[in-house]
Formats: sequence, C-alpha cells, structure tokens
Amino acid sequence: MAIERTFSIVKPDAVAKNLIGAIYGRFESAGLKIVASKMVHLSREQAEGFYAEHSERPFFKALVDFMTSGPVMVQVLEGEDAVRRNREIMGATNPADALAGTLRADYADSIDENAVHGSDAPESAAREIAYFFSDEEVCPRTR
Ligand code: IDP
Repeated sequence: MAIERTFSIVKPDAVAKNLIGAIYGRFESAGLKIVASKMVHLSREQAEGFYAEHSERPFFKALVDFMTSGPVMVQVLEGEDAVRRNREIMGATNPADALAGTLRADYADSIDENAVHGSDAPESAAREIAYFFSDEEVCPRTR
C-alpha cells in the first residue's frame, strides 16, 4: 500500500473544547504523521469555497456559520492508506451512527457540529490540501 496524504480539519467545536492535542494524539497513535498544520479562522468566502459541493443543500448556511464561528486547525496527514484510515478514525458523519472509539463518537455533539473533517478520496485530498497549503508548507517526514 502506497504512502498517501489526506487533508483534515479540527472543527470550531473541537477547538473550543480544547481537544486539538487529543485529536492529534489519535492521528499519531494510528501511525498517521502530521506533515503540515496551522490554525486559521475561516472567512465566509473560504468556508463557502471549501464546501462548494454542498452549496445547494439545506444545511449549507448553517455549515458555513458553524465553520466560521471560531478558529480551526487544518492539517495534512501522511501514511499508508491515509485517506481511508483517517475516515475510520473519524467515524460516521452523524455521531449517533459513529462506531465507539471514533473521534466523532467520543467528541462530536451532533451532525452539524461533528468535530472533524477528513477528505473522502485521494482526489479530494489533493484539492483540499492545495486549498490551504502551498507545496513548501508540506514537510515530508523522512526520519
Ligand atoms: P463528511 O464530513 O463526513 O465527509 P459530508 O457529507 O461531506 O460529510 O458533509 C460535510 C459536512 O456537512 C458534515 O461533516 C456536516 O458537518 C455537514 N452535514 C452533512 N450532512 C448534514 C445534514 O444532514 N445536516 C446538517 N449538517 C450536515
């Protein structure tokens, strides 16, 4: 299995609950390496652009309101099968459906405020990484 990169967000609810370290710990315990990371407070334009595929959905305005309600951590995770493994660590979109021990089961309150984002495919990962990071900001881990 090839080394892959995926894009992840610790959403405003989880940042507000002081869970950045706990969530980063889950990534690292699972063998995913953090190869880029920064805190940002998204503008409406940034959030709308990031979630453009959902722009016609009824929850779009609430999603943008939430994602701009406070700072987030954005990060690139690297490892074998990183996209799928990160989705496993996150759990289902609705925390009520998320398996025990996943981030959303443990830390999310609702489908609207569900603690984390993770790319759903290698193609979206590449697009999402480029949305937030330049090539120079991603640091391959060779040691
Ligand atoms: P994902 O984050 O698990 O990939 P997506 O279907 O891509 O889920 O939806 C993006 C985000 O939009 C979700 O994480 C959630 O915050 C929000 N969302 C998705 N579906 C609903 C819904 O039915 N009601 C409210 N918010 C939703």
